[in-house]
Amino acid sequence: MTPQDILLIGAPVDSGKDRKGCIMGPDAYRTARLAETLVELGHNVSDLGNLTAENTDISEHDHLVALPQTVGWTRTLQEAAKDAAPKGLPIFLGGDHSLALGTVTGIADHAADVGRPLFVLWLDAHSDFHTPQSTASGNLHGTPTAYFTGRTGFDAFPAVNNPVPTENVCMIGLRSVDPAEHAALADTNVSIADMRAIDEGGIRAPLAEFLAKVEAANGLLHVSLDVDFLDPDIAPAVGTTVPGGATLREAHLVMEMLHDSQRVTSLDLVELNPFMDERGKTASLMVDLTASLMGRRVFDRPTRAFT
Ligand code: HAR
Ligand code: MN
Ligand code: MN
Ligand code: MN
Repeated sequence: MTPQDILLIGAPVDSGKDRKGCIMGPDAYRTARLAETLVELGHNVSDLGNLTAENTDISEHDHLVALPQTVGWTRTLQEAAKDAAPKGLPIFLGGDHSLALGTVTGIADHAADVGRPLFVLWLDAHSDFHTPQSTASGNLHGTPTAYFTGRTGFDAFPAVNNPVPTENVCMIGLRSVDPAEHAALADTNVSIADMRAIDEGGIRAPLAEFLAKVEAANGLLHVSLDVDFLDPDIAPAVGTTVPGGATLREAHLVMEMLHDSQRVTSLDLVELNPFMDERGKTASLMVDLTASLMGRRVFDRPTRAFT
């Protein structure tokens, strides 16, 4: 296994929805020994500590939850992602999923700087494809995929200089998509493997197809792992539980295939709400999944070609 330089970046973003608790996420990952686990695998790990959100002079919005704070976090995380990407593999320790407004757009700017296309794998029960106009809840953690693909309506946010083309985005695990998101996704080229498709055909095929595209384009790959991708029985520490999620083995297979692809260049771990956990089991599972992504395996297998 090739050792990597891994940068742990704490992003205790808790402004993306009404229910609080994701602020404790980065420290839960540290408590669950994320850094030590990655070091044991042979990687070089630097924990850069926690970021704080930039202050903004934006006013509160009557429908959108904590808009000024989330815009501040977006600015902070764009800069952090752009700084970190040339130095190694950043792992953003969330924090709720609104952090991806900043991480993915910052990584997209880095990809443009190095002249490589960026691909995004979205592992989530939700598509998070709302605009600030279409969200009924006002929770901005439901909007990052719309923002980084360049949908309009994000006027309070930094302009997106390098939108990720929708054909470079793959969503796996979906089982809660609002009507406005569904209608908007229909006009895109996002690849979608919802839970029905996974039930019928398994999780390997859609991921292999996407990884083959990343490989063919010599792309960078950002993975955004939402805790609610997983079934709530194995991962209860999340505010938005949706029954019928990925199993332990499906999730590990995804991570193992991602490792074999050697394509992943950045990672978000999001939506962990330690206040709702059961004796740390969700935090520990997220650490185990990250270990699989970073090369933990029982037996060696020849590297697979994803064709
Ligand atoms: N679609 C719903 C909304 O916009 C729920 C979004 C929940 N998002 C997350 N992250 N938990 O995926 O309010
Ligand atoms: Mn409201
Ligand atoms: Mn999400
Ligand atoms: Mn989700």
